[in-house]
This record gives sequence, structure tokens and C-alpha cells, in this order.
Amino acid sequence: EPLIALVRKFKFTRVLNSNPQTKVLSLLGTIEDKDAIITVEKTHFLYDENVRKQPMGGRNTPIFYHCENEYSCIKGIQELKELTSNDIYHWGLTIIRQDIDQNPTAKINLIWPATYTHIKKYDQQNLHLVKETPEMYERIVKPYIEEISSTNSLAWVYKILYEGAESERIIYKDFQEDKKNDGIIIIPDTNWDGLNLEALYLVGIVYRDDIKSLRDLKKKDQQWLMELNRKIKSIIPACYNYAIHPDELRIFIHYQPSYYHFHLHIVHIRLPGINEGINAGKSILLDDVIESLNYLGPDGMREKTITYAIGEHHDLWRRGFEEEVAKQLEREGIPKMPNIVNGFE
Ligand code: M7G
Repeated sequence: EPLIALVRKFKFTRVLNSNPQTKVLSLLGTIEDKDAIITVEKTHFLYDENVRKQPMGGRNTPIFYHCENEYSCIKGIQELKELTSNDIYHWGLTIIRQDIDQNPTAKINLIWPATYTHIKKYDQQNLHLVKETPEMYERIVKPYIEEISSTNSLAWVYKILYEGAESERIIYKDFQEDKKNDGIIIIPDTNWDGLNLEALYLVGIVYRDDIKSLRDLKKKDQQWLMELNRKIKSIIPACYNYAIHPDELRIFIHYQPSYYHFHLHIVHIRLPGINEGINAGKSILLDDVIESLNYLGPDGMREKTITYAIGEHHDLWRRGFEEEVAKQLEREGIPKMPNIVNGFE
């Protein structure tokens, strides 16, 4: 069923999250009585150096050129209503020419049917910084990963790797039957509108399936990671006509990820955090992981204490992290919160 038909059937339940800074809104509702999550995100402005032309040579990857464009944020102004002027300051509201191909208003993502896990992920929630020790990993996280790996949440990954899903959007594929473990597919992430190079967001999914998360990266994987790093930084700039440079690519790994099959986030350096995803702690730079492996023993990332933010809705929070955080704070001699936190009486 086409996306538009599904979206038209959406019955609103409640707002999951709203961020006026990133201009992202997530709504929970139902489509045919099954839970649905719609996320809308306003697209960034086009300006002259940042415009997409129709791809050439049958490739479906957007290509960016320096040129002027009737949809750019100044040329495209159709209406402008002045609000106020004061001395040298002037401000107003405007409508900029829109076009479904050249300058769409927003990007829209639908998850349907959405699982309970999806809803919890998008629901606004309190965050906590936790220090996950190797011991906590073994006792709390590992059993959790094993448990959720038995569900089908990785279907989209296997469809990309083996069943040709999103194949018309593949940017790079390296897969040889006899060298499966070196293979990787790089495709546009669902987070990217595909238009704005400064919002570039790609995901690199490896064929290796023995690495569920960052924690599984061992000393012996260092060469493999270096090779992935080299490939990505050589290939991606070329794919975009060198409009992006290798040192403008932020390549990182999420911990905890939502999907426990090893993948890399490849993002334009200018892109700020999406859903807290790029924030310190949750995102660990690939270069830093490679470097860390120099100092860690053979078990690599298993040996480290990793500090990151986790939401109260995450399963790990109620599976023991809540207690651990309380204990850690106590051990560090940090006073307990008083009961009144907001009042000043
Ligand atoms: P993650 O760190 O496991 O989870 O990254 P996060 O979503 O909490 O960041 C998974 C990445 O894969 C995210 O950047 C998603 O936007 C992206 N992604 C998820 N799905 C279901 C798809 C998909 O079906 N296609 C593509 N191209 N990317 C996806």
C-alpha cells in the first residue's frame, strides 16, 4: 500500500515528542487499529551551494552542484509579511516556493505496525547518564541482547543485505561470497531527506553477523575497523562529487543501538543531534574506538566502562540500571536528591 494511503488512514492518539529546535514532531496513532508512529521533520533550506540536480547516468544517488536555483531560500520567496522594524533590525514571515521534488516542506516517516519498543523509543522520556561497567554488561545487558535478538526486529537489515530492499538507493556495496566478513552496504539512512548534503546521513551495514554491538569489538577486529574507516572515507566523497570531504564525515557507533547488528552512522559534520542520537555518550566515534583498542586487552571493548545516556523507557532501565545508577552515585559520595526538586520554599 502506498505511503500516502496509509498516512490518510492515520488516527491520532497523542503526541510522542515535539522538538521546536530540530523541527521534528512524532505522533502516535493507529492505522487499521494497529499502532502507528508518524514522524515529520521540516527540511532545511536550499541555498545556492547546496542544490540537488537530477542524478545522471541512472544512478539514484543525489548529486550536488554549485548553482543558483529558483527554490533557494532567497530567490524562492513568494510572499513576505513584515512584522516589525526597529532601527537596523527588520523581521517578518515568508512563504518560500515549494516543490515536491526540488523543495519539499518536510520529510515524513511512518512505522507501521509499530511495536511497543518503537513507541517507547519515540516517547519523550527522562534521560539518565549511566556508567556501564563490564560487570553490568555481562549481568544485565548481554542477557537482554540475547533475548531481544530472538524477535524479528532485524528484518529490515537482512532485507537490505540479502533481499534487495532499498537496492535502488545503495551507495556502495562490497560483497564477495568468499569474503563475506569484509562486506558492507552503505545506503541513505531513514533520517536523511536525501536532498540536503549538510544533513547527509548514511548507514553502513556490515555483512558480519557476529558483532551485535560495540561491546563485541575485540583487539583482533581493529584492522577490520580501520579498513572500513578507510573505505568509507575514500568512497563517500567520490559519490557526492567531492562536495563533501573525508574529514567532514562523522562516523560513529551508537551504544546502546536500537538494532543489534553492527552498523555505522555516517553523518555530515554540520548535522546536529537527531533524537539525542549524536549526543556525547550515545555516539562513539569510530576513530576513537579504533584508538581505544590500542590500549585495551584482547577482549577490547568488553573491558571498558562506557558512559552514556539512557531513557527511563528503555528495558535496561528497569532491568537493573536504575538501581545501579543509584548505587554508583552513592559510592561516589554524591548526595541524594532532596524530595522537593522544583519548589524553592
Ligand atoms: P541504531 O543506532 O541502531 O538506532 O541505528 P537508532 O535508530 O536509535 O539510532 C540504526 C540506524 O538505522 C538509524 O540511524 C536508523 O535511522 C536507521 N534505519 C532504521 N531502519 C528501520 C532503517 C531502514 O529500514 N532503512 C534504512 N535505510 N535505515 C534504517
